[in-house]
Amino acid sequence: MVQILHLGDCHFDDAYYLNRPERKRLLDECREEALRAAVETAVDRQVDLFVWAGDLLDGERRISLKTRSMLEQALSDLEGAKVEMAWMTGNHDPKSYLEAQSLDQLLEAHGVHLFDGKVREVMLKARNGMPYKLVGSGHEERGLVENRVRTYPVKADGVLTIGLLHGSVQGSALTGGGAGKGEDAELPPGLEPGDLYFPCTKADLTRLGYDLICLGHVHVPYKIEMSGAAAFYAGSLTGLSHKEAGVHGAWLHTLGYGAVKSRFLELSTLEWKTVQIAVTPELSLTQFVELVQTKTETQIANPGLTPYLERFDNGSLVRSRSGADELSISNQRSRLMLRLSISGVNDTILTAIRHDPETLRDRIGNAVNAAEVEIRSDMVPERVLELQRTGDTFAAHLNTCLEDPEFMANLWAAYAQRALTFEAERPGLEDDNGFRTGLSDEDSEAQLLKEALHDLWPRWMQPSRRMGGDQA
Ligand SMILES: [Mn+2]
Repeated sequence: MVQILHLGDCHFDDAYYLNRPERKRLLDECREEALRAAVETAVDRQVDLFVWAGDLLDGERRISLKTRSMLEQALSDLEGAKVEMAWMTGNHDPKSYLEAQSLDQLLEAHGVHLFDGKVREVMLKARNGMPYKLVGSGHEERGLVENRVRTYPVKADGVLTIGLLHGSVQGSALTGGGAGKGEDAELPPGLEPGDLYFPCTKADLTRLGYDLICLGHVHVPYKIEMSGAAAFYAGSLTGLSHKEAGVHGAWLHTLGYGAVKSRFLELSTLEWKTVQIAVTPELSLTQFVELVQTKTETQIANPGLTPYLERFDNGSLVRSRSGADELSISNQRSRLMLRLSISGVNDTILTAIRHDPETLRDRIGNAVNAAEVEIRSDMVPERVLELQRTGDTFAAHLNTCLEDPEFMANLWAAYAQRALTFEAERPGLEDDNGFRTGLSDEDSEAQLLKEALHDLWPRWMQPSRRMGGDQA
């Protein structure tokens, strides 16, 4: 039996929320905590192999001192507990990135088996003496788009074989309730055609005949449904943004002859939630906060991505935080990152959002016990709505009136009356030199018509006449 802890896509030092230091701190804290929990689990359970499935670092910037020392600690803890380590480079932390920061030396110093280029094989022995083989490769530079899985050797001998790669398995879309709306059925969840690094197909993986394939790159943890091989995406260690709701953590695989048992360890305490609220004008601020509370709690009872993991019946999912017996997650304070999308009409709430968003965020945060509340508003001021409504009514009435012979006759009479008055007053529009000033003929016609309508409209708009008037 070989026990493997498999995690990936931590993206340490990513730039998300860099402009909001308090959020950034929370995200970093949760991620570090999840990594510590993964390492502690591996040490406590005396696993044989720890797989770092790529994109551990974000690559956009230099690795921070903090991340470097955290990584050093993790590597030395694992090394000290005699846990073998395999590290594959990803598209965000390719070989060139590691080398530029001497991280390759750090990994080698701790005895990590590094897969950072063309395919290579490593023979290892589990604690109980069982031999097993690793076959893997990694990204040398950013933007590896060749199907390198075709160069992986097919399992030939009887040795347990584990494949490692950081890439896109096409045709591995989640089925059933899993796949996101509008997502390409052929693409893994969350990936766009531009993210298809290290592409391969399910058939490529099946052909290898390996006992287990540990994957990185896709940020949703799941098992690829296919015959033969068991292939798993680790997902991101903690959700990196609102796009990554649902459970996050690492896989614990137990590999024996003829069977793989996999169990997902929910290591991340961070919860990303997006709640949509449509408000009505009558809603008070207190009622609004209550509504947010109800909606948020309903969603927590039914987190979006969990069904993906329920589909495994061979490995029980650690779902309840309180029941996370093996995990040493010390800090239990709220890690809810709530994004509130508000639409509708309500000037009280709109004013609160515009003039005192901090207080509103605090109030909601306290009500739903969220660490962070982000408010996105798509609200329309009541005034604008009223203008739209009366504008529409006016246009509708005018249309009806213009088709009414009686109205047109009256309009003509009012216009003629105005025109006569205008003619009588006209000499006054000439200046001292006899030049006419003021309105041009065209302007004056329009002006006269406007005034005629102005005279006529109040009389015509009596309730009895409105919109035909005779309809019951
Ligand atoms: Mn990646």
